[in-house]
Amino acid sequence: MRVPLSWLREYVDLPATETGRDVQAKLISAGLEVETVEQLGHDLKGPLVVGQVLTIEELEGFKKPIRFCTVDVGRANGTGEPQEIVCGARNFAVGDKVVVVLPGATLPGGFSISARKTYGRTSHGMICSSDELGMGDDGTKGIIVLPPETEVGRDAIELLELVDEVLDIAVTANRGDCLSIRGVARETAIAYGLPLRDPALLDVPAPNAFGYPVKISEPLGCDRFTARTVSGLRPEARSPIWLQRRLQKVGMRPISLAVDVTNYVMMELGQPLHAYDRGLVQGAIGVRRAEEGETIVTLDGVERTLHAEDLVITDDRGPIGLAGVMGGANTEIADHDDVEGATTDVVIEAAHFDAVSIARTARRHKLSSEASRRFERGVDPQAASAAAQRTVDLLVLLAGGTADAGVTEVIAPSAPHTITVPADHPDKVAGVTYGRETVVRRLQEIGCDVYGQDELIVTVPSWRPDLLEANDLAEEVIRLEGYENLPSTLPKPPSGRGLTHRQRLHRRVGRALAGAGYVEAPNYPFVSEQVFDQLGLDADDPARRVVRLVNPLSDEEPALRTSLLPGLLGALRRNDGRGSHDLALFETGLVFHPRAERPVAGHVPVDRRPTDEEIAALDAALPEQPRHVAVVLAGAREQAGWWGKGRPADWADAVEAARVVAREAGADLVVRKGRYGPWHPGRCAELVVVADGAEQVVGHAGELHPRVLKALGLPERTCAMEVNLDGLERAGDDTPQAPGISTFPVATQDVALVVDKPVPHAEVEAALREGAGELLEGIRLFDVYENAEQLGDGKKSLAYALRFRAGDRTLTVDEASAARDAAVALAAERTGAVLRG
Ligand code: TYR
Repeated sequence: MRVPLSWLREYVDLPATETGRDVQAKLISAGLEVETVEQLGHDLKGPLVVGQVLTIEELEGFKKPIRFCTVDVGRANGTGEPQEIVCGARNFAVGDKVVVVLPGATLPGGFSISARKTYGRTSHGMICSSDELGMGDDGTKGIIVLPPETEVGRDAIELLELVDEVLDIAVTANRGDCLSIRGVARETAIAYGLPLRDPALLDVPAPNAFGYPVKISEPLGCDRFTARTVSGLRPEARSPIWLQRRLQKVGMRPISLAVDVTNYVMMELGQPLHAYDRGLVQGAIGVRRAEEGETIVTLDGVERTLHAEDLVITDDRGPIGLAGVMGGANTEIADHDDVEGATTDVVIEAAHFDAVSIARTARRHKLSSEASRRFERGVDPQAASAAAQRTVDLLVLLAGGTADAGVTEVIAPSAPHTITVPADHPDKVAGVTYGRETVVRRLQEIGCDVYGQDELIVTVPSWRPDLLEANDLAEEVIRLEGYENLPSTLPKPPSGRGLTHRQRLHRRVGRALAGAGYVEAPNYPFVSEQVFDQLGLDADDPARRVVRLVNPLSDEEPALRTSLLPGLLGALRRNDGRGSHDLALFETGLVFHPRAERPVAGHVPVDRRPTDEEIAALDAALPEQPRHVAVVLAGAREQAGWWGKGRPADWADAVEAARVVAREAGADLVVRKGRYGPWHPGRCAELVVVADGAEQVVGHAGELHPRVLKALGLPERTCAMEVNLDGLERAGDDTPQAPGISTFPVATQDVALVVDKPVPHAEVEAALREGAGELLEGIRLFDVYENAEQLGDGKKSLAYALRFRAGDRTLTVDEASAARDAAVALAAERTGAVLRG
């Protein structure tokens, strides 16, 4: 929600010295996420004045038509003489009032204006478009034509309210009340301890029997409908500048007076409104569910086929609006340009629709509007009649209409929501002693009625439909008292240690990859299923078996990932597309595999802790979720410079990344030639570990297949690595802590073993490790040697350095040799290794 500070000040008497940033800080501390404060016109400098076009001369012989104009700017130019200005726009005529910027002025963006020669004439300034003034889109491409009554020579910076500050607030889904200036003003008033001038406090005439007839057939979808009518609007009436400017500042486009007024009131009070051309509505207005297959053409010109759940507004012939989402074309207000057929009489709707129903309709028709966004998040039902009244008042004032005496109000009565809460509940939740008095005062500040002593009976205000239970009230007290005032105490971990083994490994891997020059790029876990074709996976690849979401965020990505590559490669492509070509990214995260059989999820109790069996049943119903680590690389791995020529990333870098990860997991990684869909067949390594005595492929690394690069639009020679971190960890050293540091010296013993070529190094190493026993501190393969003459056909020699050390004594040579012999003996037994003489 965009909130101009000038508008906010209308309802709260903020000290004049308060800046947008000050208000931002206050609101953030009250829990509203004010993302930015936009400074409008901060670099703008006059003279910028209202002028009247006196003459227009068309200059011939140029590529595009050009006009040479004289403009009366009053005494603003010091002489009172007409200002001579060259202008390329054509949407104005002699007599029109326009905005003129004079030499010496500076426009937004630091664009300074001086007299200059152009098209063979001298232009003493410029006639401005709204774009040039940084006003945003006004729907026209040309220059601004001001209302005829605007005074010549007047300062346009002030007239157009060009200098302002606009707070941009990311309103959370529960705070629909803050999608209005009224709501934000209320929060501001509370934050500053100032009174609020509530714009919804208006005198509204009582409903009577001669209002426009309305019939609600679906009270569950619509519990309130106010209808008012205004007649005799002047067809030529346009929205005044102040109204247009406010709409622009909140991000809406001025359209026509009646529409602008309904939008303005929606922004002011948070109540969506709709204006129907009364001359086009046939008979009574109704609210009902649509008939399956019924159609309506909405205001955006799209014909929509309705679903039996959609709520519609109807007249005698059928739907005239998609309730709470968008009006229908058949009753649309005619634009003021079209004076003949222009709308003179309107019916105004201010209704309250069911949030879930509107949300579903908006989603179903992929039609999210300012109105639907508000209804989905909760609109104050009590504001409807005030909003209708405000609309009527503005139409009378600005369009010279007459408010008809008829007032229709159809209301399904409902009791206000009441919550019972112990007065010390917020204290318990926050671990702070606020005390009853503070709790009551804070709840009253947000508009609650509070009764009772130890047990409070709280009636929540109509504009806060999000307050449902005791914890919601606790949250209100806590946020207004300030989250920053909560003492921070670390929760006590059960084991007395900070992080779990898993968390520590996760961190170590992240740090090690960052140390190797990779940047972390976390992605959403959602993927499209086409991506598996693009990655070149076989039809029966297990990675194609996905968990599909019942309610995906985006229809394009309805599945949970089984690999980190789609997300990372997408990030790589986007960065590459924006001009960053040397990229090394990594991600650590869960992937999801459906269970072979789909067990039925257990029931989750809400009133007590689930038992161990219940937890186990729930776990079993979840997909399997191993942790993966992946990297992607493209462009230069090392930059060129005085230090060297630089070097492009290649497949060996991807393999090295796997080694970095394996080292952190304490796993011995075997890297051998592999073949797997996404990778280039000649440049693919298979990553293998030995766990529980069996070899296990835990991932792949190398350069991606050219077909994959093409399908995904990736740069040439993109490399990637993906490995199952849980698999690595299982194969790893399972002592999570670093071994104690011994101050006694190390004893090194080298052994060279001859084995059959296919015997993997990892198996030999595992046997050595086990055979060597406790004294072994480390083991490293330092040589692999093949020579048929010396070793025999089909044999290879693996040379290892074994490091022995004891924590409490210096080892004797005999002790170290005995441990080495035991290691060799087990390797001989397990792998047929023979000690090389
Ligand atoms: N007036 C707005 C529109 O036509 C929003 C709106 C739509 C308000 C439908 C209410 C309604 O029932 O888009």
